[in-house]
Amino acid sequence: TSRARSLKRSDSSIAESMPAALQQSRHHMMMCFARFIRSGKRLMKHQTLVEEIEEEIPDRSERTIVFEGLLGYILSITQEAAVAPPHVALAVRLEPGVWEFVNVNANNLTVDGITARDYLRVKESIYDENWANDENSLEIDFGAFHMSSPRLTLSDSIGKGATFTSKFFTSRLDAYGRCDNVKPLLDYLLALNHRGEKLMINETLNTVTKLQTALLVADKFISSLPKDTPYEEFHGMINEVYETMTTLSEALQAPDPVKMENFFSSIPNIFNIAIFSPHGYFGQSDVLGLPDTGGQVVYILDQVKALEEELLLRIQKMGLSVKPQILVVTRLIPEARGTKCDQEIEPIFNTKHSCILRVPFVTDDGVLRQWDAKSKILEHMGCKPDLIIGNYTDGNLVAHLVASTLGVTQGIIAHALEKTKYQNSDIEWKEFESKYHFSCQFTADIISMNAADFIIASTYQEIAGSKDRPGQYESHTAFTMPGLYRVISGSDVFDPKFNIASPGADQSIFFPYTERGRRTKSYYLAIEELLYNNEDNYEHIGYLADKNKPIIFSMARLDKVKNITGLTEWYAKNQRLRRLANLVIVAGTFDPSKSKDREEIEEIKKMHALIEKYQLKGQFRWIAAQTDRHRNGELYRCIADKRGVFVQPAFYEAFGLTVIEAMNCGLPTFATNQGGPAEIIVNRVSGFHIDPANGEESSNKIADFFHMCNIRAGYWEEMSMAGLERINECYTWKIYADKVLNMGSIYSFWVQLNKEQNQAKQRYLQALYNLLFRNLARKIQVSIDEVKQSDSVE
Ligand code: UDP
Ligand code: LCN
Repeated sequence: TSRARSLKRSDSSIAESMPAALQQSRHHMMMCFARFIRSGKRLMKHQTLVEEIEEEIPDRSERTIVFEGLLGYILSITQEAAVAPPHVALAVRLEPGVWEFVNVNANNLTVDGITARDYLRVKESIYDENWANDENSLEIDFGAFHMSSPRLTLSDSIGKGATFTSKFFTSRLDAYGRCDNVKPLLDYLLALNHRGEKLMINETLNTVTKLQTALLVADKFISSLPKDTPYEEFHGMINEVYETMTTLSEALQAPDPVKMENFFSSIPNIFNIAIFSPHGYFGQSDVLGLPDTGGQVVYILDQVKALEEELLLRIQKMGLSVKPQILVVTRLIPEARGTKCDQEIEPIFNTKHSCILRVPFVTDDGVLRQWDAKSKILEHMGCKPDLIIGNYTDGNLVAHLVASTLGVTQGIIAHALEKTKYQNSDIEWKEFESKYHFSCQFTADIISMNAADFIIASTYQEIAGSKDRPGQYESHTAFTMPGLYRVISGSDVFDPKFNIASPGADQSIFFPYTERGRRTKSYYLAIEELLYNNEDNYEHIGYLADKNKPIIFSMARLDKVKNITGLTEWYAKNQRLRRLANLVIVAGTFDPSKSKDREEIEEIKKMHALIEKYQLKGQFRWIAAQTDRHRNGELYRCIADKRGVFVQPAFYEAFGLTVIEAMNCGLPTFATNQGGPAEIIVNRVSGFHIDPANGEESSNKIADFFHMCNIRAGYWEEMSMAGLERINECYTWKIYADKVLNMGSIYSFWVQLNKEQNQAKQRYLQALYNLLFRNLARKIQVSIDEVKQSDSVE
């Protein structure tokens, strides 16, 4: 509503505007707030609040009046309420990243604005009153550090940190007398070297005036040379790279952010990259289905390939003959169950200079308290890396530790942060502790989020969510773990360190079904068998009686959150859909005794029960997890040949690689509106959003699509093409690698600029790590036997 919008834009806070809004529906609101108190529910999420109000005001038209206007707007953006009679404290989210907290007195509807800290204390008092009231309870607050550096101001700009940072450099160059401001850049360029050899500027060009004069002379000289003159021939005379210098020259003459970004993409400051993924089985074959080996391994292997290609391209453009190196550093698993995870070094397929480096956690003498990856990296690289990238909680923490000791720029990645996976995982952390060790995990996450020089997110929603749902990083802004610590300011999504670089799918594997010449025909027979052979065996059960019907396809790990059983149930219940199409899923295994995972076992049993209950045989095929990516690519395409669709029905999906794999192959795709896929797909344009909480609506959308395909020739092809267009515009590894290397370059300089400001933060981080994290980690008992048996040290 316009009132709601005016509230957002105006300076007036919820605390100021809410009393009048409450007065307008005073009678109903008195009743509702009395009900909140009476209900005995002390912590209510948005949905529960709405349900309570609906029960209190059963008359729909009266309710509509209450929900209209400002009050309705405030209620609609209230994420949570904590009840401490006679008060009800509300956490209100005005926009992504913008929160306000108020305390409403249920007796008289007076409203007071409160701080995040006050709100958290109300929440804690529900669980641990003494701790909540103890003035000495530990508080973690990065607020002062966040405030001391430049921040973005608009929610829409969140995730565009590199662009902001370039703008910031530009305005610095422009401000005051230029020369002083260019000096840090000059010093940075002077210091750039590869194994000791200067790359950009001679020491003789150590002032801005000298540099600018030299640039002009260089420009004249180099433009007089034939275009194909090799770099080596003029390298001795002027030690700089022509194109890069031209860009710099332009950036210095008329600073603008685009030129600045171009300049940073062309300076030779990154050749060696270390990527950390310490957990689980990190391998290139036979690892899928082993602990911790979902999309993360796929992502990193593809990422390395893309980064190496882009590095080689840039190095070539710079006219250098340097070899880049990328090391993926992971854990060596001595008993590797037939995989290569016990090999120290394994070259990465389809790369020239990239390897997996495995360092063991365990020696013959027992469990290592310190994982000595640093010296192994130095040994293998022969120098320190120019950039370190971490992955997920464990990898990010290690990345921070190694990067800070080596003094290297550090980026982090965590497409799925654990805290948001489980409701109330913070406030009820003690209940989860023995199983998940959230105390350690969230502490590590908070440390690495703040330590990172830049954060690579796959989508906007990962950082700051959507209109209705807080983002994963956003949920680390203020939270509390009673008995442990209270986080007043843990992350700031307006920090320019946040950047979006969405992954792609390997386009040599996942390419459109129409590219017949590239397809691997030798797979056809096997795929035909996989889909249509009528017998149940170790690889598939169920069969498809009508082979002419299109296929609804899905593929995922058989985790609860992936909701594959949900999709099966939607299909089972929708007769119209069953008439129009068959259902084929690739997921897990069908023998519960083969699974060690509690969640997976439950899902397997549920699936069998659904097959029985809804008599799915003849229309439904369940194929066990597939590990051959090349064959999977062909599988998506064979389903596209028959005008099928791909469905990703997860309750929540951080990014969703299968969505872009399917779209790359030209399969029209229906994907969850919860998480990354909601951003990947533009609803009804490049695919369809489905609501995992509303199976009937979702299955009808799929049925409507098949119906449309039957009545409108070319409809399927239109959607298929639109999906492909979307991918090529936004979701390719080439785009990703370009962005990530630019980040590496821009933030390397940014770190130099802010070296002094960062020192205090570094000390605070070190205190947290040593005084808090290490003590928490020590409490996790891991015996050597346990490590050997489970191959997991978490
Ligand atoms: N995958 C596979 N075989 C399977 C299930 C999944 O090869 O049986 C692959 C899938 O193609 C994708 C990755 O595993 O590349 C899953 O990534 P996604 O982002 O969809 O989910 P995650 O498992 O990371 O949560
Ligand atoms: C982890 C997830 O949960 C997925 O959503 C991502 O696609 C995958 O990692 C790769 O980043």
